[in-house]
Formats: sequence, structure tokens, C-alpha cells
Amino acid sequence: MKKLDHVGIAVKDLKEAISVFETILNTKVYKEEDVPEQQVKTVFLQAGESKIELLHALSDESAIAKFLNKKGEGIHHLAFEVDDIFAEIKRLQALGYELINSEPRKGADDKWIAFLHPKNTHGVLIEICQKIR
Ligand code: CMX
Repeated sequence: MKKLDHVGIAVKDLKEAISVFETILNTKVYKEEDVPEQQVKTVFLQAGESKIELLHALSDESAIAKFLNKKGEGIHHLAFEVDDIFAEIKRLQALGYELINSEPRKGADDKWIAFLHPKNTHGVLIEICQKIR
């Protein structure tokens, strides 16, 4: 793993959350992007070398809507950047970790992404991501 790329935070009121995180991080949102496949709106803010990704559900079927109903607002996932997502998926599978998607899919912010199931990772949803060059 190269570094912590971003922390995903599930929020109910996106406008209000943007205002809070822009104030705390003393920066402006640099990207807003819908991911229709995930039924989620994503909003990114730079935090030093890492980023904060605010996640807002676009429908009740979204994983974010389900998460908010069950757990409320808060940290949804940690995302680690890798050089070769295919190699990392293979490495983690060989170690017995369950990948939610074993084929990388296109995520927000120009990245290939894959998720590890939180049941094997002490309750933390982990994403691995690779920049699309
Ligand atoms: N962090 C930690 N635990 C989580 C979680 C999260 N983000 N989301 C769900 N869980 C837990 C639930 O609490 C539940 O635990 P228990 O069995 O102990 O009650 C368990 O996982 C199953 O949860 P569920 O509500 O029944 O939901 P599903 O099994 O249908 O889905 C998950 C859970 C993680 C497989 C699904 O949310 C998923 O595929 N996530 C990956 C995709 C995603 O999150 N997309 C949104 C972000 C997209 C982006 O960043 O671009």
C-alpha cells in the first residue's frame, strides 16, 4: 500500500457537511462527482496528502442510505492507494480476505476501486484504489 488516499464519510445533509469540512480543513471542495452505479454523490476535499470524501445517498437503494439508516453519520470507509490493484486483489484473496468486488470497478476521482468486506477487517470497510492514468 502506498498511502491513505482518503477517508469516506457518510453524511445526511451534504450542504451542511461541506460547510463544516471546508471550515475545519480551511480549503474548498475540489471535486463533486456522482457515481450512478453506486447511487452516491461524492465530494472531495484535500487534507494534506490525503483527502476527505463526503458521501451522500442518491437513492434509498444506495449502500450509503443503508449505512446511514443502520449506523448514522460517520466514517464509512478507509481507502488505501496501491500501484497495481489487480496484484493487490490477488494478494489479499490469496491471504483469505473476501473482496466485495474481485474485479476493479470505476470509482469517483479517476480511480479503479475494490472493497474488502468489513466482517474480516475488524468492522472497517476498506477500499483499495489505483489512479487511472
Ligand atoms: N463499515 C463497517 N461495517 C459496515 C459498513 C461500513 N461501511 N457497511 C455495512 N457494514 C456492516 C453492517 O453493519 C453489517 O454488520 P452486521 O452483520 O454485524 O450487522 C454488515 O456489514 C452487513 O451490512 P448490511 O447493512 O446488511 O449491508 P450489505 O451486506 O447489503 O452491504 C457492504 C454491506 C459493505 C457489503 C456494502 O455496503 C458494500 O458493498 N459496500 C461497498 C460499496 C460501497 O460502500 N459504495 C459506496 C461508496 C462508493 C464510493 O466511495 O465511491
